[in-house]
Amino acid sequence: MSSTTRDVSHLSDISKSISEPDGSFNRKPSVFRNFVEKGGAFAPEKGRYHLYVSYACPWATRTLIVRKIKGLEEFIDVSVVSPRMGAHGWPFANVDAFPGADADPLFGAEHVKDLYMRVNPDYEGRFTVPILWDKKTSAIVNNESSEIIRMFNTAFNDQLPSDKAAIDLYPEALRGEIDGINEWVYDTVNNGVYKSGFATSQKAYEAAVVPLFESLDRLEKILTGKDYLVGDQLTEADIRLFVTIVRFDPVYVGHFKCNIRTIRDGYPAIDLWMRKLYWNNSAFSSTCNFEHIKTHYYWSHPQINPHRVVPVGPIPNILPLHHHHHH
Ligand SMILES: N[C@@H](CCC(=O)N[C@@H](CS)C(=O)NCC(=O)O)C(=O)O
Repeated sequence: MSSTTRDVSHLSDISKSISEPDGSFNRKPSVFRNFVEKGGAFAPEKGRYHLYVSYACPWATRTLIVRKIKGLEEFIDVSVVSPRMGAHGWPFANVDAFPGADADPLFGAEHVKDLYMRVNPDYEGRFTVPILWDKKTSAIVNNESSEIIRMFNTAFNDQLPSDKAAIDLYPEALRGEIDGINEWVYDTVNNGVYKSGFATSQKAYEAAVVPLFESLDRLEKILTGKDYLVGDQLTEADIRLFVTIVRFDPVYVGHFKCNIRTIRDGYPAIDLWMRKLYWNNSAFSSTCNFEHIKTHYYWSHPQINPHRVVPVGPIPNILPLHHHHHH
C-alpha cells in the first residue's frame, strides 16, 4: 500500500488512541534513535541536519533551548509547525497558517506524518516532534528529545567557537546526580502532567496527580535558595524541568487538571528559579511562545476540551523577575 493511501488516522489522531483499559496514559518509546557523531553514519556537518519542532511541545522546546545555548543556530535550521494538532497530527503553515509557524522547506510536506511516511511507509509509531532530520540521506536521525539534546551538547564542539564548545550541560562529574533527578522528574513531572491530563478514570488521574505534586514539593525543597537543580551550574536537568514548569500555570493547571496548587502561588522557589532562567537567559525566553503553547493544548485534545475554547488567563503567563506578592 502506498504512503498516500494507507489510513494512518489511528496514529495521527491523538483523540483516538491514548488511554489504556484502566484509563491510564502510556507513552510509547521513540523509534528513531541514531546519533550524530564523528566516524558514525551521521557525521557532525554544518548545515546537514534540520530540526522540526513545535513551540507548543515541551519535548521539542528542550532541543530549541540547547540549540541556542550551544550556539548551533547556523549549524541546524529549524521549522516550526502550527500549534493546532488535528486529525492528521501536526500541520505545517502551508495548510494551517498561524503566526510563527513555517511551511516545510525541504519537501513542502503538509503534516509531520508525511515526513515519517516518507522515511518508512509502514511506520507504526506516533508522528511526534521533535525530529532531527538528515538532509544528506533523507532520514530521521532521531526523534527523542533527551538524546537530541545530548548530541547538541557535544557533537559539534570541534566546529564551535571555544566559549560555546566549553558549555557542558551534562558534565561528567554531575552525571549521576543529573540522571537521578531526570528519572523521577520525567516520570512524575514531565510525563506526569500528561498522565494526569489524559487519564480517563478517576483512579488513573489521582495515581498521576498526587505523585506529580509530591515531586513538586521535593523540587521546591531542592530549589530553595538555589538557581540550578544540580551543582552550581546550568545543566540539562534544569532545561528538562523548565519546559514543563513554564507551561504549568498557563496550561496544565486547567487543561490537565493539575490544580492542587499553582506554581506562582504554591511554589515560590520553583517559580523564582523559572523566572530567573526565563528573564536572564534568552535561550529560554526566545524559544517560549505562549500563543503556540496555549492554543495547542486547548485546541488539540477535543476529548478533553471539545469546544476548543482557549482560556484568557493567567495574566501574565509568567510573572516578571522582580515581583512582590500581595498579601
Ligand atoms: N519522547 C518524545 C516525546 C515527543 C512527543 O510526544 N511529542 C508530542 C508533542 S508534545 C507529539 O508530537 N505528539 C504527537 C502525537 O502523539 O500524535 C521526546 O521526548 O522527544
